[in-house]
Amino acid sequence: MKRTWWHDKVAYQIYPKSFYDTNDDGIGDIRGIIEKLDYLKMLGIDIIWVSPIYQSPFVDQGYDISDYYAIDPAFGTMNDLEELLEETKKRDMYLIMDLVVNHCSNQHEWFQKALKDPEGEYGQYFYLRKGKEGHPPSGNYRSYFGGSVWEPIEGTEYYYFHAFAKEQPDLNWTNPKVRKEIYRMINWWLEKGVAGFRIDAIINIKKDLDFPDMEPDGKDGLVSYTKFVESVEGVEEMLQELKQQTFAKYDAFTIAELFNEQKAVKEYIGAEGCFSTIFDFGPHLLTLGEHGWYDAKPVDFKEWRKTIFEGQLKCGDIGFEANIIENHDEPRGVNTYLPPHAQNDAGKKMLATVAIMLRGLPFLYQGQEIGMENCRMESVEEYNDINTKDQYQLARSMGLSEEEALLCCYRLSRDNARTPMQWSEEKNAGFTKGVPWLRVNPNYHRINIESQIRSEDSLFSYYKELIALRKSAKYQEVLTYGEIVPEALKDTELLEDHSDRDVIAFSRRGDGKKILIAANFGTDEVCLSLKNIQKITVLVSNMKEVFYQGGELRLRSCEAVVLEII
Ligand code: TEU
Ligand code: CA
Repeated sequence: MKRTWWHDKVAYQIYPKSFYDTNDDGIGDIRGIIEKLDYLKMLGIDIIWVSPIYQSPFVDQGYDISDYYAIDPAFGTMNDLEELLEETKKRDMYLIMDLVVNHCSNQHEWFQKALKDPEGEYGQYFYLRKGKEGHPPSGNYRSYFGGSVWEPIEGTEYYYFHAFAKEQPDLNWTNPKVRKEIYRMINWWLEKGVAGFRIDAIINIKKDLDFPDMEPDGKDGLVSYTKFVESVEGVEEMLQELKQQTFAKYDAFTIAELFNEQKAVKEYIGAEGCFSTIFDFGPHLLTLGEHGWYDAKPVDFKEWRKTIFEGQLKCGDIGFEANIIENHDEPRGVNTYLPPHAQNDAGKKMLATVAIMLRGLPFLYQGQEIGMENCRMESVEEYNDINTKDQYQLARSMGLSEEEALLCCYRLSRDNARTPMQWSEEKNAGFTKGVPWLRVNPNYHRINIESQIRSEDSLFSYYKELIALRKSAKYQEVLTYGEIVPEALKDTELLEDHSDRDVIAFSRRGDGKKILIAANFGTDEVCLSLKNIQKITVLVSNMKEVFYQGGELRLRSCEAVVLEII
């Protein structure tokens, strides 16, 4: 595997609106990020991804951009951004921006011009089609946020295409002028000094322009947009052009959000891939229902373990994926992946151990380091997220009661991850002195950064310790490049088969070392038999004492260990 600068780094996602507010308007801002850089540095973070801060009407929280060259005043100014860039560089940190180019906002000047003159130049910037006798054109797809992908343009026969909300028209990537505009914009930001991008929803840019009708999968006569995307081949060619025209020239770091990576990981990551890396969304996909939130089931531990290992092994020696337990589109990882008996401090540390010791780029989401939890809203009105409102309606239309539908939102709403960061025990968790734009989770008295920084036993201190181990002179090589071997699934050189237990165990091997990571997600204590009675050194443990004797490792419920096997 060809080595590169970001391989041994640790990354962190900031959702700026909820991070830290410095001017009391209830909205997090760029100056807030600048103020907290030292905090992130102390945790051991190198790469920071900031969710969109461009000018936007905020129909989808900034993922609807009306000017790619402007900072939205809610977040600050271009000067603030430049200062943020300088301050990150001073600290040997890297800033990456969100790149949202599958679609723009309906308020973007291109789209406004297209509306005025669908047959003119800007009509070609989007996918416009004439309807059929008062009905939408062919392509009976259900947009990600509900309803048809086709929206009529008033006063004309035309419809425009949107994979997400109707306020997010898709850009026509087959138009060379559009591609040129996008590449120009990307290079402008790279010239400014951003280290790269997290690339939004990029798999959607390739369409079958015949927009064939497909077999409906719902009562609405529509078919899930994902099925359309999956039927289209060859997006990689477009992505390679994108890379050559932009990122490659700057050795930029790129991380793509795509959900079909199961197909051919080598097309996407590694030296020849379209991107530096991609997120491993395998575990996330387990959380979703087949048709929507209303039919989602809790994550099964053994399925999760299998998915984690599949994700790890498919990368082979090609490159790294980024490992996450949550982001701004998902509920909190501790609520999703920990069984009820493990939703406590020990359990959270156990999950952290797995997340940080896997092979690949550890990618934290704000608040993960203190174990922030899902936040129950009182009514559907209190949710802000467009996707949540749609899923609530869908659940109701499937016959769920108000309470049941709310329960789906409580489990899966994207707002769970978007509540303000819990800095301290002060009012509004120290996030703002004004009125926070979204409810602060009332548990901030129990869960907040200030108190966790002070305590050596806290989850925050534990994350810090895990990250420091990854970066330590002695173990950096094996924990970065060492191969991963799933243990306890079948007899391996180190462990006997424990696959029937709720234990996840794997080793990292390389640099003449063997590191064993084991975590007990079950309710009962388990005894793992190490083969050939090995000698061990404890590197990290989430409990005060590790019980190991005569080749037997006793793991209590929620216990996790990182051991060197000598
Ligand atoms: O998400 C893309 C995406 O596929 C989402 O529909 C995702 O499946 C959904 O949030 C359910 O978890 C990206 C952004 O991360 C998201 O915040 C935006 O809303 C979306 O693109 C549109 O830009
Ligand atoms: Ca503010």
